[in-house]
Amino acid sequence: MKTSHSERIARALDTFRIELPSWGFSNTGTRFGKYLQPAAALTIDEKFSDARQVHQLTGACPTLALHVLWDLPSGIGDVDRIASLAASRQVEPGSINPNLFEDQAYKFGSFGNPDERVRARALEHARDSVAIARRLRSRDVVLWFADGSNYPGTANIRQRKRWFEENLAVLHSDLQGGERLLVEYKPFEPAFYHTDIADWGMALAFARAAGPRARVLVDTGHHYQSQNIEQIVSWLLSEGMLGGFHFNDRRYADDDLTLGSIDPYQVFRIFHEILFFEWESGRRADIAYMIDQSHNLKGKIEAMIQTVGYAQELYAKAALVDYEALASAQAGCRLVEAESVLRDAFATDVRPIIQDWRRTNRLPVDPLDAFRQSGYLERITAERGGRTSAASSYA
Ligand code: AFD
Ligand code: MN
Ligand code: MN
Repeated sequence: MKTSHSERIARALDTFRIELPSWGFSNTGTRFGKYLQPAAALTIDEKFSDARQVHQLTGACPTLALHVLWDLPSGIGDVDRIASLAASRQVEPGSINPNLFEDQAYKFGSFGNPDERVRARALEHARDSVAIARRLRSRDVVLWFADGSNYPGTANIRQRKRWFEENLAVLHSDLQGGERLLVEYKPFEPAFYHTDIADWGMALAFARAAGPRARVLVDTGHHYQSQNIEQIVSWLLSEGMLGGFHFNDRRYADDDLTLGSIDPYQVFRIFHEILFFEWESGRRADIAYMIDQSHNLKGKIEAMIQTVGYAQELYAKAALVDYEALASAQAGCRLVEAESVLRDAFATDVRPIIQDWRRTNRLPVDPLDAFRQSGYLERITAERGGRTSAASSYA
């Protein structure tokens, strides 16, 4: 007997978790400047507090990704304070993100820098990040590198690849138990001629070379416009090398727009490939779903609640795909029928069922409205609003 839409969506949402980024709650901007928001978080405690709001209203965000230096300026020395803040705010520390791109020393790269002292310094920072993750009981260290070059002929690409392999192997040897390195790729920005980890193939090769606890992280904004991201996801699933996602959306490049705001069908197809893999393989894919957005114009907390709501909606739609019908139509090359199986699921208005799921789980039926009614924004605006804009947005 087929399970009802309500049952399928409840089963999907009961286990769907998506991590919030600490940098999504603080003032950030573009290279053309930033518009400061009086309610934006300046301290890590405020970031945990704001993340707690999103988790309480959506039920899907128990962890907060942390950026070393921005959230842990003293590195391992901040761990005890972070751990107690997390406990008091009832939000767990999530993935640990080293900062291998801001210091002046990294002008010509971090792991790929021709100066071995800089490569050693970058490795030490990354090893500290693994130690921080262990102390905070975080499973994942997410490695994103800005490394690359801006002009042809200025970098030995193969030599830089070797330097990356050396450091990644040493870093991987520090890992214990279930700890993982998630290697993130990005085709360009801030480097505009070559980026050392530019695509999923390079990330896969580096992860494989590093060792069995390394995986690939797919940031949905880090692809050329025409790339078929769900095909990359399907390949990485098949290779057992998909570690997780940084979700956002884009119109042109790495725009960090709200997940699903430009191309919701693409996010649906990504979720579908994962759930289709789980149906076929009979096991859960061990994937870290994370948001990587930092809104310059939208209200920080509203934007995160909206993002999580979109993610739950698209994941719920993907959970409605009739896999038996799809597999049969694919096997028989009944193309329109196969495509219609996906389109029917995507076209289903899952919002009433999600509202029922929220009622059942004692969550607000409309989390955005509940946030607006809560007075939290007014309260933190009053508390935070008077501070100088000079205060670091990375505190
Ligand atoms: C920027 C980078 C990358 C990284 C994130 C957090 O493009 O996505 O994961 O910052 O450090 O968005
Ligand atoms: Mn990212
Ligand atoms: Mn990015």
